Amino acid sequence: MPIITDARVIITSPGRNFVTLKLHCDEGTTGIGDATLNGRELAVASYLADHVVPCLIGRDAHRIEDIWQYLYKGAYWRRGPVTMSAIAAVDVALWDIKGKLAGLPLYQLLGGASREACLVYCHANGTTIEDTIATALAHRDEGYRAIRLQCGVPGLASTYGVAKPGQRYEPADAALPSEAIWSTEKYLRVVPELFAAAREALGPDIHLLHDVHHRLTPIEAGRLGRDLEPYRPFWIEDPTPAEQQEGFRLIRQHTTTPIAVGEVFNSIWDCKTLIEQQLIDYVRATVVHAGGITHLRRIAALADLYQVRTGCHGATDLSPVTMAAALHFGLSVPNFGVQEHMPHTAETDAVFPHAYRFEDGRMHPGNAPGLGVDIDEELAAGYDYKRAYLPVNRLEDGTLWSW
Ligand code: CS2
Ligand code: MG
Repeated sequence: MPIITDARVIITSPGRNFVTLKLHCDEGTTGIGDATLNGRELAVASYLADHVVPCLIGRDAHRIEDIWQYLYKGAYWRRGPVTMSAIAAVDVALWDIKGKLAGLPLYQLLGGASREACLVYCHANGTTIEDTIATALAHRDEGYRAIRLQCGVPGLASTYGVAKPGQRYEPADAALPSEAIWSTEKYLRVVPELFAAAREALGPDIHLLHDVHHRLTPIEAGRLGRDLEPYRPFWIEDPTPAEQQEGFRLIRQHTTTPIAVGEVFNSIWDCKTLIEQQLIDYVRATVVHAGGITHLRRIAALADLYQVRTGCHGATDLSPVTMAAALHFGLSVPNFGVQEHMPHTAETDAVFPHAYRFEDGRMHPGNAPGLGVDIDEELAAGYDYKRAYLPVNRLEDGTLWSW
């Protein structure tokens, strides 16, 4: 049996910060897991290096479930994004090792392929509706069949999801949190206009998505969902903060627009009510923040009972290690919905060489044993960590609001 002999936490910053756990076994096999928590990276790095790694050395790497239970129940202090991202990194690294030892791509260990490839959605954004539509048309021409639309809000200097002119979108943008100003009234006026223009320009067959990013109250979200119904959105995402899961019942009373929630969830308990009461249509919990493959399978299995599908988070602050794991998971899980795809930069892809590929609107993880992704430690060592925070949002009167 493969015994874990070493575990290294690798912090690298090729344009943005990533934390990666690399496990070494006595017979030479290694496995990697993503541990990146945007804006709080060092908390997870320390949780792993100072508290988890000492407990891993000498353990049988094949015992994935037992190690998961040991790290979850053994911590006493359960759940939370830091804990569950650390557990996820160990879990994914162990699945990587198991696949390599079996000589099989991870999806084969999860039950094999349930589809030919994973439908993915990309991001189209712009400071104006026209710019956003132009970007969406370009992405359609690249082969994407699902496109998320985010545009600037007239009267607001900036808004979520819209890159600064000529730059890639990267929300973690300063050594201390930058502050943005928000106006729900101004926002609710522009989104229906954006979707009307997009449906007109892109036609009926492209899936159109939108991320509200936790900023509305339930009744405001109901109103937005209803206003968008004529344009048949694939989903509206994070319409309202999801701590109060029952609150989504109010949204459901006002709109049939599908709802996706969960990128900030880190365990099944965050979404159990939402799923069991069918208050959402897609669950966005992801491999890196929801306890890895082992726990995400449980969330997907519960969701399947209620016809809720997966729609895993896949922003650029989740490393290519998570992208690979998510595609193996998405290829196999029966109730797959869609996978978010924000292509990483070339310098990030060089640090994390990988087998996954995009073709004709879909992605496949490839057939390399394990995850099919690695970390070039020499390249990684050349990118020093640079503290970067996600922005903070305030209303126009200064009230602190969800970003
Ligand atoms: C967004 C993310 O991709 C999404 O749906 O919500 O860009 C999110 O803002 C970042 O991952 C936060 O780090
Ligand atoms: Mg989101």
